[in-house]
Amino acid sequence: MRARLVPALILALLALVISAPEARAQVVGGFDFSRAEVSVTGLQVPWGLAFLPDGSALVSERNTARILQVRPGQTPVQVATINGVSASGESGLLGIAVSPAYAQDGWVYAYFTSTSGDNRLVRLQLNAPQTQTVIFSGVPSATIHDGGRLAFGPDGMLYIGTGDASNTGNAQNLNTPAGKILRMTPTGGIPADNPFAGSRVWSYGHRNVQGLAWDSQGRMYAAEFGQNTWDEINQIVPGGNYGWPTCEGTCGNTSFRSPIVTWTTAEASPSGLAYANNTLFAAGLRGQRLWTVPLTSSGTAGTPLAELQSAYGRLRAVAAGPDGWLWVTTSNRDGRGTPVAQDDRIIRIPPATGQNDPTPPTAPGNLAASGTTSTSTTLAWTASTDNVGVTGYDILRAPGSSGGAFTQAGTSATTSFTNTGLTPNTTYRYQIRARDAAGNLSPVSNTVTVTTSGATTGGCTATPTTQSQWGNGYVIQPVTVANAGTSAVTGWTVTFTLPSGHAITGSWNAALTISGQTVTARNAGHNGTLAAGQSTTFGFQASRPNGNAQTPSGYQCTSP
Ligand SMILES: [Ca+2]
Ligand SMILES: [Ca+2]
Repeated sequence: MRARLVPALILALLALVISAPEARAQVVGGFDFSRAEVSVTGLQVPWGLAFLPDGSALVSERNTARILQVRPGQTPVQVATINGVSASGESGLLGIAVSPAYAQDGWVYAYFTSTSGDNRLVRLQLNAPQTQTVIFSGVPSATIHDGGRLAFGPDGMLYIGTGDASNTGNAQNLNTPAGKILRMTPTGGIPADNPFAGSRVWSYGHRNVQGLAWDSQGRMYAAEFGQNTWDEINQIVPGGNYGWPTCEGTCGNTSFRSPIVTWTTAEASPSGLAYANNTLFAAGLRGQRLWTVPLTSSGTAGTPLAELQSAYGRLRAVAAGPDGWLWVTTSNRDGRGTPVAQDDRIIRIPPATGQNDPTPPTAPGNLAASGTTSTSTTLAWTASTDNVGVTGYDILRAPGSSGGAFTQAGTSATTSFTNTGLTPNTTYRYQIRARDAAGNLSPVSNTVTVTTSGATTGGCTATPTTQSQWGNGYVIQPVTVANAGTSAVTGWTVTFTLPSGHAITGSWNAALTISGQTVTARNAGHNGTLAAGQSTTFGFQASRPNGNAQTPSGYQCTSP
């Protein structure tokens, strides 16, 4: 009986295995569209989408002028409102971008139609959202054809897709920024290597560009709305003329560059554009679908496939998230859609899993430790890349400065991790490796060695706060010195360790002496006496090698 049952079971299992790929719905461009999830709800005409280093996303709302911070499954949190936005028709608050050096400089960029009558670019920091500096202005605006997509290229330059502002003559006129793709420095200036001297114009002959993306080779692509007939995806080259208004779609005129893909405006009306896994993803407004366009090695298009067709309504922005998922926003409250109660929404599509991905992620890089105390340290590294998507990182730790095996100390979905519960005065080594959805592991990162400081020995404690930091320096203010004991102290001494290459450039409310990497801060005349429970502060400023993200560690306070 049993002998007969087993082959039958094996046959049944085999049948399951064979039929499984058919049962599973569409995997395209490395994403599993059968497992799409509604991740964020309650937005109003989300237009731009950009990610912060912590994995959350910023969303700009066209009509409310709000910038919201969103995380999957959580209620959006308003973090800024852009001043002076005029929203009507297709205009309003449009694209947003996050500085590639956000961890150091904190800049967020927003492009919008202003109450002064132009389209313009501001930048702001979320810790002071009311201070908004105009860094580029004067782009003609109209109630339609305002373009608006904003993105940093792999060259670190800032790109804007503009529209012809309802005046078709703008597109071929190199003296106006309308109907163009513009390229500028992160402060709005004109890069010396732009194709037209003294101009931000990167390419021209555009009708209305609302999608920008770059492939893994650094080639640029743009999505553009056609008038009545042909929408376009173009590969963008500097100085290229893309034909509008003479030519819509592909035409025989060799002075114009032809699109790599065209669709009818009913099928597409593409706004956002993203790249991942050798595939472009174009979000269709009127087409109510996400077009997936495989790219060939020469940067031309294979056969496009439509996903999410009529599933969520009008689609506006699309981006490959740092979580490995594809993020898509709806635009059903823009006056041209049929909203459901949850609109507008962000839909996320997970990376495809399965045994068909043999390729591990690349190794994480530039692992560094900062903020080390007697019991904790914070690690940060640069992201790995993967053909499908990185799903997370393993934090590996070994005891001592050499020898001893690495074991897993934690995991992180982002590119940082704080390891707590460490032993004072102890040395550890750390490495990071990345995982993908198929379970492939990357090579490990560089090794960083960390030594925790001693535990508090005196009756006082010292707690540093980083007030500000920039590429090659920082201000630590206040360092709060507290008398944790039950009786008054007269005089205190705080020691801490400067990372290699750092130098103190100023201090206040304490006298600093430096020996090697060890800094000793003694109380000033006015703040040495602390009653039980009382605290005082001092501060200092230091320089560091450009690009180094470390700050001092091992703060220890002693008092007589
Ligand atoms: Ca064209
Ligand atoms: Ca992989």
